[in-house]
Amino acid sequence: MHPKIGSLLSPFPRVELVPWETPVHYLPKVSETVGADVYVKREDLTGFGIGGNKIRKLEFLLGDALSKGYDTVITMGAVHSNHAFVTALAAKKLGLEPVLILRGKEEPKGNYLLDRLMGIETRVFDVEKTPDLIPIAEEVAGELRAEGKRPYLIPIGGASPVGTLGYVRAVGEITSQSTELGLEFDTVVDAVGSGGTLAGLTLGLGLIGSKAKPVGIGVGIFGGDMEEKVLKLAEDAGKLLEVSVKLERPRIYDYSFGAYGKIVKEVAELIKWVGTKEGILLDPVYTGKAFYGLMELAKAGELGERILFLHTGGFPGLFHYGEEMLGLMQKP
Ligand code: 5PA
Repeated sequence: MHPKIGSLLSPFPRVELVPWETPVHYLPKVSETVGADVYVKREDLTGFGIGGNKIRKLEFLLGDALSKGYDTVITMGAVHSNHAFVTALAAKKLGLEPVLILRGKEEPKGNYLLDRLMGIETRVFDVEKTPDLIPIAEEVAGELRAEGKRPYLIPIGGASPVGTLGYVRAVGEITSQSTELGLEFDTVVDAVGSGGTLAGLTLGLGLIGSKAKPVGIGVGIFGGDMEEKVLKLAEDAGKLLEVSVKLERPRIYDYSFGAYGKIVKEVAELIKWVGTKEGILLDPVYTGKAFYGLMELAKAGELGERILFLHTGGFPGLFHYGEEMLGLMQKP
């Protein structure tokens, strides 16, 4: 852990959900194909539930909830949401009662199947009729308060200043690992959904004056000026830490292929290629699209000589959209 980051984070309550440092390793076939050195940090192996980036945000979010005496947790997402499932699972483990507000079809697949298997309370709404889940979550919070409960509301993807601290902490880990490996990365690349992970990277790398630049690959959850939103979130998290640091706007490239959650043949084919060449499983909603972007950008020389990809998890997406992927891959 980088000492500056360690001491800035020490006043914030954190529950330990990641029991180890996630490994960093080289991807030889990918590197040979793109003409740059590509490493992966295995955030898919964060060690709680299905793993993934959300676990790091939850360490701080649920630490905050517990320290303030909340007893219920509400969060939101699509039915395939990795964030929603692991939030609920971690809440249960810690004795907090979770309620998930989800959008989409109630099919027993992927994360929604896991929600059901773990007995998690879900309320599922139609995508067309419910463009915004936030008012529903607030209504549910009101109902729970009327029953005498104390609900803690977590935004989509855990993208709040407190959740962002999880990836500031991860930068501390990345820094000590790069020193041990004798590597200096030019870029650290991740999939951008709610933007919390990239915001944490932006703040963490900025705080220690790292040479490595954060780069996001947008998968299309929010439209609009995502770079500005991520910068604002990083700055708000900086205010929590009471630091004044001039942060650069992170670069975000759009590889949503038209829409969030749209399953496309190119990405399905790439997932198969990376799986069979490197033994790494990506998913069709987040990491597959991000890796597609990484390979194109690296080939074009946009990411520098030494690239670190954060594998942010999400493999249940393969079991949610697998049939659709197979169908696309069988088409000529
Ligand atoms: C998600 C997000 P951020 O939300 O921090 O930008 O992370 C993007 C991301 N990889 C990257 C995986 C596997 C993810 O699940 N998932 C969301 C979810 O509801 O699961 C927040 C959208």
